[in-house]
Amino acid sequence: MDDVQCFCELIPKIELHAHLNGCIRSSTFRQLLSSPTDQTRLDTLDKEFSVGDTHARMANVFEKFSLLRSCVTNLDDIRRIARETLEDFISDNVIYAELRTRPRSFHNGKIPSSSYIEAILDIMKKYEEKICSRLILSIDRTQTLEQAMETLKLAENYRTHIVGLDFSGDPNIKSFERFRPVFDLAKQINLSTTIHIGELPDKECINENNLIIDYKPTRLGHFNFRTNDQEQRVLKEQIPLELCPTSNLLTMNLLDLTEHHFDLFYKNKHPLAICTDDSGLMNCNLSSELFQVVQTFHLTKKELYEFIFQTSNLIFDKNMIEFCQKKLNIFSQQSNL
Ligand code: 6MZ
Repeated sequence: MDDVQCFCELIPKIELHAHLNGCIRSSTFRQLLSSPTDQTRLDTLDKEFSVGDTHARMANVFEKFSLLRSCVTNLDDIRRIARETLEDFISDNVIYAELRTRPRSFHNGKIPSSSYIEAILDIMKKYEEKICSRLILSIDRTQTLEQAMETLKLAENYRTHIVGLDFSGDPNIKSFERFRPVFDLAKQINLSTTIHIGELPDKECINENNLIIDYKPTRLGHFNFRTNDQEQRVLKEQIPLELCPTSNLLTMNLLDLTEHHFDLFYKNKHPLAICTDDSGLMNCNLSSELFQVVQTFHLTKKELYEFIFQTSNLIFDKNMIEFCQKKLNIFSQQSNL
């Protein structure tokens, strides 16, 4: 194996943007999909995965999410997904991971969303020795304000392991303005926030970017499509960005990373994290994401190390920064960087 690729695998890594259900192994996804019609539909979606423009690709991804949501039907399913996700991160030498998920109930509410969260937190605790993980709760663009408020309350109730609030879901639905009161409350209680921004090239999406930047979340996700003015504001205000190469390439319809905005923000020494987004659905891992970046933009091993070190300052659980930096220091000494 290439020496640099090997380095990307061995270096201790930090994952800050991973949607729990999007991390599902494809073998598990197929096992959970019981009906043959759904299996056939997944085959077709897989085949058409990288066809069409940004809107068509997003539609494909979100149809997969809806299939996925329909086949995760109980706590055992989510326990399995959480367990396998953590195992996959551990074997990729990820030392700290912030996983995000939209809380859900099962069996018409008989199993409440608090049980969903507790099931995930239990798994996280079980793996604590091998990987330190924290949870971020997602508010989905399609939800009601009432549901979003409930999510905020849940985040407050499990404050030790829930470290932030995310805003995600189908970017065709421009609803940040509607949820702004919930995110204002999150700020009031010092809960960190991360908002998906600029995922589509259309005018409405670009306009919504302004509202999101005005809010000034703790971190931003993607920022694929934007105006120069918005770019300058994010740079000036130093709002950290979570970038997800494979996912961004797919949804932006780019051939390779050369045109990706990593370069621009990296050159400006902007706070950045490289992340996987949906490692199962996108068939990637954090090492391969970093390797792509290193290869495309000719980072040295030392520069990659320094990059991951600066990412450690962006983690929501500030108590864990020192832990990550210590591990990175040890690695640097051992590999004579
Ligand atoms: C926006 C995304 C996403 O919450 O069920 N999700 N939302 N943009 C993306 N980039 C392509 N990738 C994933 O995880 C799955 C959910 O995460 C959101 C979608 O709403 C998806 O249904 P959880 O664990």
